[in-house]
Amino acid sequence: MNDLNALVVDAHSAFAASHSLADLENAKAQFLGRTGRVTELLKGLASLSPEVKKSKGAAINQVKQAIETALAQRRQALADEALSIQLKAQALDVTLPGRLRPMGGLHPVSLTLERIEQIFDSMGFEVAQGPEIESDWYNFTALNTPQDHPARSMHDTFYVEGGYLLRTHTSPMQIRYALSHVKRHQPLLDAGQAMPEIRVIAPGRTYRVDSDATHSPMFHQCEGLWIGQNISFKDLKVVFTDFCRTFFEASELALRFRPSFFPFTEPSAEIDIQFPSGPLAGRWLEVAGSGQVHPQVIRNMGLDPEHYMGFAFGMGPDRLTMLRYGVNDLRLFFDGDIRFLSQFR
Ligand code: 2NM
Repeated sequence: MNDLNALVVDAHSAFAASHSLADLENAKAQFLGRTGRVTELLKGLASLSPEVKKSKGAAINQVKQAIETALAQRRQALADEALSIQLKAQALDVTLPGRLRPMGGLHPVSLTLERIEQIFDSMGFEVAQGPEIESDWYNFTALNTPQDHPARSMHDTFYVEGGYLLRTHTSPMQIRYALSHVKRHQPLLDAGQAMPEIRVIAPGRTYRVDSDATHSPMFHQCEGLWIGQNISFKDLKVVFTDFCRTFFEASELALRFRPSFFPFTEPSAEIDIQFPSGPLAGRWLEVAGSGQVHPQVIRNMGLDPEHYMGFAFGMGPDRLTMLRYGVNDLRLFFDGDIRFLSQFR
C-alpha cells in the first residue's frame, strides 16, 4: 500500500508541475497511459490468485480514481488560470477619461460676416444672398460700367461659358434686390405713393484674376445700399461711422472720406479709418469704397432718379478680419491650416 500511496503523491506533484494542457497530458500518460505506472500495475494483476487479485485490484482502482480526480482538478485549475489571464488582457479600464471629440468652430471670415450682418440688421438692413455666377448685365452693364472698362477684361474677370462670369463684386445682388423690391411695391408707385426704402447689405464670395499676399482669386465682399426719397451722403457718413465704431469696438475711431471714382456712384469716396490706440494707432487704413448711387444705376434698379436717391458702399470682410485680429497674410484664411483656424474658436 505504501507503493500505491507514493504513486498518488507522485501523480499530484507531476500534475502540479504541469503548467500547460500539453504538459498535463504528458504527465497523465506517465500514470494512466498504455504503459503508464497504473496501467502496468493493473496488467500485473493477471498473474495473481483470485483473492489477492480482488483486494489488490480494488486498491489499484482507488488509486486510479484518486489520480483521475487529481487530473481533473489540475485541468480545471489550468483552464481557470488561462481564462483569468485572458480576462485580464482584455480588461476595460472604466475609470479612463473619455476621448474628447475636437470642437469645430466658425472660420474667422464667417465670424466677421456674422458680425457685419448683425450690426447692419440692428440698423434695419436686410441681408440679401444671390448667385456667384452672374450675367454681364447684372455685374457690369447695370452698374454703369462701360464696355471698354478694364474691369471687364479677361485679365481681371473670370469668364465661364455661355456669356456668364464669376461676379467681381456683390453689387449685382443689389441690382437684383432693388429690381424685385421695386416690382413688389409697383402698386404703390402706380398709385403715386412713396415706396418703402431699399435698405440692404449683400455679403458673399466674389472673384477676380488676382493672387498675392493681399489678393486672393476668391475673396469676400459686403456691399450696402440705402435708397429712399432723400438718403444723402450725410446718411452714409452716419451709418458707416456707426458701423466701424461698433465693429472695431472703438467709440473714438476716426473716419476719413477721400474723393474717388467708381462708375456706379457719383460722387464717390474711399473710406479710411484711424484707430485711437493699439498696434495700428494713428495710421489711416482704407476699409471701403462708397458714394451716392449714380442716376443711371438708380434707373437700372427700376426707379426714377428724380425721386429716389441713396448711397452704396463696398467693403472687404477679409481685410476687416485681418485688421480686427492682426493677421498679416490674407492667404492664411484660405490655406485651411487648422493651427491657424483653431485660434478663432
Ligand atoms: C463699392 C464702392 C462704391 C456699390 C454700388 C452699388 C449699387 F448696387 F448700388 F450700385 N452697390 N455697391 C459700391 C459703391 C461698391 O465697392 C468698393
